[in-house]
Amino acid sequence: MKIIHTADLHIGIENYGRQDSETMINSRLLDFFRSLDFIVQRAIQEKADLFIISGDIYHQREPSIYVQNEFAKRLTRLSEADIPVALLIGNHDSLLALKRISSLQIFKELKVPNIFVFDEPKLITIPTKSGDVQVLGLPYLEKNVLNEYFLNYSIQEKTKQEYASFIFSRLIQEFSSQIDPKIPSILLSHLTLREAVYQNWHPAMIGNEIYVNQEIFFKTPFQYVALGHIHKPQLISETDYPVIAYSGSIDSLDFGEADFEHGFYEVEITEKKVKPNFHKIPGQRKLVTIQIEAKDENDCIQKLLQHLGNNQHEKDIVKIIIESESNFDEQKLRREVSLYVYFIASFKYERKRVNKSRIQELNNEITPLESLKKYILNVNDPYLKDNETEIIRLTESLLSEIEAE
Ligand SMILES: [Mn+2]
Repeated sequence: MKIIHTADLHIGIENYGRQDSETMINSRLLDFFRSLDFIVQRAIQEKADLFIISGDIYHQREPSIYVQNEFAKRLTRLSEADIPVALLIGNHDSLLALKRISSLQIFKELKVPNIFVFDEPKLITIPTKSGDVQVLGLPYLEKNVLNEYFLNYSIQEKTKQEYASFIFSRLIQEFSSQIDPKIPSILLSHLTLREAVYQNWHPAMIGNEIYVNQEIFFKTPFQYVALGHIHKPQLISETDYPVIAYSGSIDSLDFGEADFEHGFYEVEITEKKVKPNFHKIPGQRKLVTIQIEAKDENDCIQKLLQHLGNNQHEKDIVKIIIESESNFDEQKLRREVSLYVYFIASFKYERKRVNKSRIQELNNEITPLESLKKYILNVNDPYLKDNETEIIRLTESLLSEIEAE
């Protein structure tokens, strides 16, 4: 059985895009659809048995009609190729509580063949070309939803972070008892694993983030755990049973995602083995940071052209950082750069400060008291000079107090 695992499509994001004057469509939106098309094409070519999207399908909770339409076209393409699609609700798709309607509800209401929406924890047996597969979907659980579960289980003494893993474990256990071990089974979820690598983005930055331990998946009947939420693709566990992976975002949402490749997992599941293969999506627009130091405006233009010449960044989104001691005409430089790149994400001009002459004798080899005396001697401060004796006396008593401790 061959499964395509993808997540975090964030369709609808318009960062660093150009607006087409005729269609009024943002070009970055098209970049993301192009990436999705590559995966859909691959699934059809490879005659995949199942296509998984582990959450964050749309970037906005209420995506535009255009975005919804275009996404629906891709689903139809898969459905017509006889590839069932499992759609999981992510934090970008949900409307805070499980009972409320999400942007994916429509696919459920229309009962589109081959489309399965996991908008609440549930187990669905999906028929495929290679036989049935049992799919458990655990959508993103927001803290208030977890609180509701918590009330039902009444475990007051546990901290919030601890009971998150507990609740997921309970959910997985409950569904595990319904799993037929003779049929392949996979689990989809949208969450933050403590064991994941976050690159630039750290979940701790988001106060409300819930962490879950990978142990919740151990000793369960599932062969593959297809995760979404962390945008850096990674295999969390390939030797332990089950295989656990984040497929990552399908394109760079911002510069923090520019340093790693984007793609998807193609997973082969046989009776004995699970083989996850990561595939990169080729030809994506690059996000490039160009940093230069320049003496003056001419020097600056010359150095910029060294980076931008030969049309090497004409398709790229660039961030320019210029450091210099002199002043430039920023608008002029911006105009110059814009001729050579696809989009200027940011243009930062940092005025380099001229270093003040340092007091030569100050270093780590002299005692703090000597440093202080030399500092008072060198620095031109009448207050320090007038009160030197008193300052030294106070420092001496402070230092002896520190030593005594
Ligand atoms: Mn996401």
